[in-house]
Amino acid sequence: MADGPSAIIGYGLTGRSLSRWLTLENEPFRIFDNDRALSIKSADSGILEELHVTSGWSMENWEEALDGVERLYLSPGVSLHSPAVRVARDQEIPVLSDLDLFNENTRKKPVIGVTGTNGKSTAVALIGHLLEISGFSVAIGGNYGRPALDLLDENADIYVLELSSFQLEKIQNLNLHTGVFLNFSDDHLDYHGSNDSYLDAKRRIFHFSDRKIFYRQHKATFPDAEGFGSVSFGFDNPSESESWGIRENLFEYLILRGPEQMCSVPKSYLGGRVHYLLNIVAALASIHPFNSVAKFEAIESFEGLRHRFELIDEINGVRFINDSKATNAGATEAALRNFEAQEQVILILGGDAKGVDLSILEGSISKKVFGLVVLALDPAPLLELGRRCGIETFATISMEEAVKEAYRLVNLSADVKNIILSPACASFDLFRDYEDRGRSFEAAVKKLSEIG
Ligand code: UMA
Ligand code: ADP
Repeated sequence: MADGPSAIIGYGLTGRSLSRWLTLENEPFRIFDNDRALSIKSADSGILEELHVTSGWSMENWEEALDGVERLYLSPGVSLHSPAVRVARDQEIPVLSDLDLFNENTRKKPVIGVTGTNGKSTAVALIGHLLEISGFSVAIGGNYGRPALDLLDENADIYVLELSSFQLEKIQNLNLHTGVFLNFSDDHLDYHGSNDSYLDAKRRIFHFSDRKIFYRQHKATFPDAEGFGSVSFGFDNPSESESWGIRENLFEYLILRGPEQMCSVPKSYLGGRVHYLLNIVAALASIHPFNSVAKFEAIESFEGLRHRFELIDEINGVRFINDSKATNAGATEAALRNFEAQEQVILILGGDAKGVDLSILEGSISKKVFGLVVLALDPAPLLELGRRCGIETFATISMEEAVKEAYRLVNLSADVKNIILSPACASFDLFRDYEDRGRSFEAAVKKLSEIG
């Protein structure tokens, strides 16, 4: 198709998927990655040269690198402010993402896209689950860990994509049958530079969506014009016939579409994760054009994803909850809201705050947290936050120590029955990723239970 080569920046998951796709299509390409150690770390280092991968590419040489290039594909983590993008724009080279190439090759199959600060993975997994139960073959990916281009091999009936702000800001063309904007709160300040720019990136989902689903209690998620094709959901009674809502009864929550009761979700299924209801209602709204009668029986077999408000053990009446995937304040706030006012918790908090000032958690910590255990390379701001909240606060240097300290604090009050790891931060300062952090929490809790 293209005469000149494409250039790809970043040889991570996305770069590899682009290189596989272009190789199969017999299209010429070059790959640039700023990591000098890539050839050492790469499992397939033997083929780096064959694939025209240049590692440790000098930032000054983009004119030379992009000479004759017809399309520039950026990996999600590559900033739009990078010198390569400036040079590409000067040379009128289209700056694209893997999702643009995905879009050219979906054979017009419907695509559902989900964004939001929190709940994307859960919603995407649930949407996929509900569609599969309805008899569709579904391929799930995007920020969910499988680059979109890799999904095309499956020739699915429906594609479901988790879309991050890093991806959305770079997409030029994507045809979404349905776009969902779950919620919005502070995150990724280190990458986007401001909350406005983070929000602008998220809102792009609606440029690409025929059906727009938004959370009517978070104004930031509203489509620009609430015209044709908009569907809202919320934790209240829906006032419009096509809007979705939730009503609480004694033992269950009713999911409503307008005045119609669609299904009931027993409280026992949620296991205290009340915030999951919003993902459930958004998922049901998303799949409605494909299955308008989905019931709780279909949801019930979805167990939820690991490391997200997951009850992992109970020792002497104390519950241990692994919410390692809470990598921003919004997720930790949602976790704390799940506890009743009188139900105080011990919170293990900390990591890399990604530039966000976590004092925004002061209100919810003051209300719900009896003791704070800080686990971070730089604990000072969180220790200060704990002091301002007037609660017991300790810094620790390992997960094992953090769990022991939390258990010691629990025993200071008869009312405290929950220890939750909900760090409000990325894990990269002390762990490989959030799964590594969650597993290390689980191992520390296991050790504690063995001691008794
Ligand atoms: N690189 C450069 N120059 C740069 C930046 C990066 O050369 O300026 C190179 C790095 O040296 C590395 C490669 O690019 O070799 C990494 O590219 P990447 O950071 O875009 O990561 P990928 O491996 O392609 O994974 C990306 C997403 N990563 C990010 O958005 C940071 C993955 O989301 C996603 O699953 C994957 O594409 C498949 O679509 C991860 C993530 O952390 C899970 N996402 C953030 C989040 O969820 O909060 C947004
Ligand atoms: P994402 O893919 O957006 O990071 P996940 O489903 O992986 O979302 O969940 C990340 C964190 O957000 C977890 O701590 C989870 O409990 C929390 N969470 C899930 N759904 C919601 C929601 N609707 N609102 C707020 N927090 C949520």
